[in-house]
Amino acid sequence: MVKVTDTMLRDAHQSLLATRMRTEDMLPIAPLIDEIGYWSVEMWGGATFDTCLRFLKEDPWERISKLRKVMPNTHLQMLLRGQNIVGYRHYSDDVLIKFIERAHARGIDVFRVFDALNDTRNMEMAMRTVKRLGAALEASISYTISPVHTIEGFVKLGSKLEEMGANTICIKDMAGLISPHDAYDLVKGLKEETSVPIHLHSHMTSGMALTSYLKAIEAGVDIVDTAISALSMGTSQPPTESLVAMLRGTEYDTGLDLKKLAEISEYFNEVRKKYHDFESKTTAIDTDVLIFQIPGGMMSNFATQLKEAKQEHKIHDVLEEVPRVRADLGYVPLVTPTSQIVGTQATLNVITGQRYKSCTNETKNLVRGMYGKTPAPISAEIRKKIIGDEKPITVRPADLLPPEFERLAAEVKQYARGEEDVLSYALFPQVAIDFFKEREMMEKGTNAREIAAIAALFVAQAEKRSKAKKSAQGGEVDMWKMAARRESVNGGGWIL
Ligand SMILES: [Mn+2]
Repeated sequence: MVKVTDTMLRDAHQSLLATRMRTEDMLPIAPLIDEIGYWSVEMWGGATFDTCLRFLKEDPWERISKLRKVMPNTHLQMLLRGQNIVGYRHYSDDVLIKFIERAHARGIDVFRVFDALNDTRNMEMAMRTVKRLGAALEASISYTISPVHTIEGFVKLGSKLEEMGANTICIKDMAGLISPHDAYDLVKGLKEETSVPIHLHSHMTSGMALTSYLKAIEAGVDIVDTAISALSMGTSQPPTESLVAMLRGTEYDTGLDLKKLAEISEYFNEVRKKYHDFESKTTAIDTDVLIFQIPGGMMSNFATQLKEAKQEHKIHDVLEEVPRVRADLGYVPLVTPTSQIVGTQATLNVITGQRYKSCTNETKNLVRGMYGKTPAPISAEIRKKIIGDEKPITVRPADLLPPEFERLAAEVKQYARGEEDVLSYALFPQVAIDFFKEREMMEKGTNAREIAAIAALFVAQAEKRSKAKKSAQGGEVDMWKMAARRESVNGGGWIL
């Protein structure tokens, strides 16, 4: 029997709708999701924390409690970037520990922990904390393809993660690169060398994922990640219903009810329309990922960066520069934050016309060892070009970070109402402060009359725009902003 994790509440809308789905659109269907019998439902972590604070003006912590309440029978799962937590740098151990404690207290059952470089030192503290709390620890292998990455190497990493206490091991194929035969070999290897359940996570980006799942299932994989069909395909996961139908009547039968799944999908078909303006451009097969191994999300970043520099015509040069930079930087897997570091540096190399003439701080820090050990060593020549005679560190990067929670708590004393607010601030300082200010304003109902007037104007504008069928790329008002305003107005007693 194959078990299923559905990503509809996290990775699916992160991949397809820029992570914009609001909690209010999850709650009405959550009781039905709770009836399905999934192994887990992924609903937090990754980019959800950031977008909640930055765009949705929702408290990310409350999303856990709200879903927990209406989904008492389902394991709630989050994605945690090891020492990066859900942010973009390394955080000190005390911040990491408090974050996991709070997430668990709110209701997270399964923590999927990974590190972009597969440096287990960056996962150690997170893993230990999850274990101590008695939550389910899923440790991940960030899957990538390069001359220094082999099936044997990944299997060895799997054994190490088991030794470190993993309850399950996830093959995290974040770019959707894994081929059916590699999936078979890797799962087979892991099943032979470890004794914990193996979980496969992939994306449909290259078109191979569902087939790779089938081969992985034949090799003995225990759990796979899918997304309800309305939020599947493109850069998202393979459709849950297809997998269920595919395995029906076999020894791998998931036992999930297709009729109930159809009902959930119907619901999200409607919800998705609301987020039309955020639809990812890659909804079919991404040939760039097949040829260059560069996922769609990165591609659109390049386009924007080049456009800003008025060098759009150089996109092909950038595409060719990416694998070179990646090789120079020790063949790092391309996942947040390394994907951004490599992509931006490749763009800079092309725009300036001279490799590493100009380097971002992040590139320098990567070479300094501040993100951990790279899969292959960085050559002395490249290192010198980027950080001169500086000596890279060799210790666990977080060992160099003094405790920071108390300092942060003091800094944000004026706005923070508890540890969770301090943690939000630790991760996204400016964004969190803005959020706290707006929260206060909404609660006090300050300027409710003004807000109502603004909201009415926004509604009118949005209606006009949707009639004109124009895209909202120019920073016009968005549906979710409107919803946030509606909430605030309702809170202040103003009904539109
Ligand atoms: Mn993913």
